[in-house]
Amino acid sequence: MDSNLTDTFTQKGFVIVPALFSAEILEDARADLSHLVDSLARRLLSEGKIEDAFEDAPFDKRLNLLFRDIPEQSPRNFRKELHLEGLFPLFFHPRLLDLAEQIIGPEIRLYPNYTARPKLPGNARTLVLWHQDGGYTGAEADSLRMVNVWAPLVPATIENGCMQFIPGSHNFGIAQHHSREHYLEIDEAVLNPLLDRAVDIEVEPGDVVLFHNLLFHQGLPNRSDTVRWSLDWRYQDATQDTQRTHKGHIARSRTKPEREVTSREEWAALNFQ
Ligand SMILES: O=C(O)CCC(=O)C(=O)O
Repeated sequence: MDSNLTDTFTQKGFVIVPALFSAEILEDARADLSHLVDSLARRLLSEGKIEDAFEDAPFDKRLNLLFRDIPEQSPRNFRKELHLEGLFPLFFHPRLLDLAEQIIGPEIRLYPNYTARPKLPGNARTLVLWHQDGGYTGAEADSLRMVNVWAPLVPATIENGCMQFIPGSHNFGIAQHHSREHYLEIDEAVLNPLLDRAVDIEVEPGDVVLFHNLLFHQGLPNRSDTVRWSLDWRYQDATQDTQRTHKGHIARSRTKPEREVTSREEWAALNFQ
């Protein structure tokens, strides 16, 4: 079964693993992110930027309501804030690490690029353009042994801005990227001839998408009236350097298991590094 998954990953550059996270794991993650949003609401109130903290609004609506009059100040993502107990069971999920181990080997680092993305309706600040993750890393990115993970916390649909992938594009090497206002974008001469191959990655909370560091991907615009919340993170072969100033955290080590992050409490006491 898992060798089918890893074969698909190798051939297409991505694979969807259905129903990997339990409802309880997802609920804990959403609860911790709701606390983050609550702190943000209190700050906006105390700074006089909003008059209503929308305390009773649901998870998939509140952030949008908070920033409806100040969309240019909305958060694009959360990173350093993610050392939260409720996120440990996702980032360090044993079955996910088993799959990562089949792809990148037994020494696994949680790469220092873990993100929660609230994609707000009609807000260009959270609209991620066609890119390869390796495009952000630079010329040496194709030497990194990595597997990228994307997990929705609400249903991800074409309407609310699910991801799109170009299957097989992980084999094309690193493409030229251009800086746009918020994100990088693959050069149109490379991208345009491939766009009719793009596939929509509509997935449910609990499903996990694994994809290659060089896969061409983007997020569609959010045309709904709710927030498309998702998490994305990456595992890297920990015997390699991160090619970043930050060094990440050890998720699995067969040679030095004492280096692994092993509990919610330990994760929450660590910092983004
Ligand atoms: O969530 C999105 O819309 C884009 C995420 C992304 O580009 C990534 O995980 O690398």
